[in-house]
Amino acid sequence: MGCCCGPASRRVILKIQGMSCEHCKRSVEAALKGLDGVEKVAVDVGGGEAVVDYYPARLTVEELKKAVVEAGYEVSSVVQ
Ligand SMILES: [Cu+2]
Repeated sequence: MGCCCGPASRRVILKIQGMSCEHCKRSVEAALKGLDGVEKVAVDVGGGEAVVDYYPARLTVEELKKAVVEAGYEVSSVVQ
């Protein structure tokens, strides 16, 4: 949704390796949600991915990937 006067958010799916439990899910979620410009995060441990709605005007996909890597996981690919 978002505000009618603001820039639109964009959705990407990060394919993440190394997640195995609820703790992993929370770590990745917290890492992504902590970034300025991230609107919404949904992590699927079983599917090994995170669906992220973010504002391209405020941060890049590279920064999303970096946050996941810094949390201790690997991003194998990004679906835009
Ligand atoms: Cu875990």
